[in-house]
Amino acid sequence: MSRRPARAYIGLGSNRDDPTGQLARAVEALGRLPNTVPGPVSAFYRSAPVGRRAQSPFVNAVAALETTLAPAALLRALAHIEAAHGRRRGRRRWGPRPLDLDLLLYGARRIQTARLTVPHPRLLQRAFVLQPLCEIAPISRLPPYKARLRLRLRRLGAQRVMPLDRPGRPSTAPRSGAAGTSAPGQGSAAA
Ligand code: ROI
Repeated sequence: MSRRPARAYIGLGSNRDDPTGQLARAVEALGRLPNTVPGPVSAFYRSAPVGRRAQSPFVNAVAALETTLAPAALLRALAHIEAAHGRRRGRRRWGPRPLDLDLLLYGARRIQTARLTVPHPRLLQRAFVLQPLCEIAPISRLPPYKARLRLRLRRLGAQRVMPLDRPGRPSTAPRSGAAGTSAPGQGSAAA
């Protein structure tokens, strides 16, 4: 079946076994998905764990894809990449993990099945998702939330999210914007 490409946004997170390397390899794997053209990737951000606090800090990012994979097929492909990175499902909920890939948005679609809810149900509560998402997503590509995302991000100021400088990649982290989401002098959202 041929379908029009959708712009999907994928949240990446890791706090085990070389998190930065995990994310770098996951970005490459996303770029090799069938029927998919890779789009922009945010900076990598270091963030304190949300939820279960007694664990190592996370590295998070968001990647955009143009894909004709259906949402369920994309979800399966993400699970496949997670498994290749040593992720085992069914372990402690919200515990440490080598790689977490979340389908955050799939075009403007709202999807509710037993396995998948899109937009991601906790998208608006997590600065570690909103900050990189706002960095790469033009507001016009963000139905149904649009500008509210940046407003939300500002309200999540207590969740600290700091851009990492990665070797071989110019820091793309924005340098001004939503106060309180990052350390003074460091980048934050809302360009
Ligand atoms: N906290 C942060 N900062 N980043 C994550 O990717 C992340 N993922 C999770 C939980 C444990 C909820 N907390 C997180 O699954």
